[in-house]
Amino acid sequence: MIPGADSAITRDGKALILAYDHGLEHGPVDFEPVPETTDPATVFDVATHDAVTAIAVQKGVAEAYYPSYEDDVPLLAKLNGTSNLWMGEPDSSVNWSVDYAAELGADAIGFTVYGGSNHEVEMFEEFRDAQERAREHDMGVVMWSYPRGQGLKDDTSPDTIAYASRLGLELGADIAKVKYPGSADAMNWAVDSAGDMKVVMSGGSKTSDEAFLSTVREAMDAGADGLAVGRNVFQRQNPEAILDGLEAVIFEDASVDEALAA
Ligand code: FBP
Repeated sequence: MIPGADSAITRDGKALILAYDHGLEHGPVDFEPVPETTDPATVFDVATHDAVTAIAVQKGVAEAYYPSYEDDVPLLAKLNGTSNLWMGEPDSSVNWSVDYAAELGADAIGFTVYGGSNHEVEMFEEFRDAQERAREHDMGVVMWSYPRGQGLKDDTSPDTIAYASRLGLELGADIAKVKYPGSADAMNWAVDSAGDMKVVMSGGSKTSDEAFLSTVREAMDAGADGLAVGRNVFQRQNPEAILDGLEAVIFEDASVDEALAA
């Protein structure tokens, strides 16, 4: 972690990253609730909302669409990713280089690490190469820290999520993105475990406005530094409305009721 290395993708030290790598990770099924989101331009338009501090996409989407949005939203280059068609032990191929991401205008890199997977050793080494190269380009480093694999019984238990955030600090991330461990106390443990490194909550599958904003409020109260979210924004008919609410909770310290009225 380098203090301030994430400044291009944070606002007042907090992040609201709009993740849109689902076409690779889950497939087009994630676009079915709002079919227009199959078109990356629709989601790039959503990302121009003031609340969004970066958009996270894979290489092909960045190549084709980011040139039209480079003045509107910072780019977080999600370097590795796997499809849902892969049935093996959790692993993720590195799909573009840090140098190429920098050439496309990326402000930060994103990298999934599956701690506990049988491929952990290779993933740590790939993360090392990307992290060190990102430092040379003064890019921020965000780790999607998702412990999983055949040896792991519960990938969202409090101790697993605390370990997930700690892995980010140990391996040199500026921000670790972790799944919500189910309670404010457990989130607080994950935040404490990360020292000065930032921890953001992962959005998860779509829930109601109130349920989602309540969980984000809980995570923020537990010390989280923001959110990296995909489906809970782009699977809504009115993504701007939930972004208004998230902006209120994350950057303006609003209550859930205030955010629902935002
Ligand atoms: P969501 O907010 O939609 O959960 O997206 C966050 C994210 O990390 C995406 O970047 C990624 O595509 C997806 O979740 C991966 O989730 P999983 O590996 O749990 O299927």
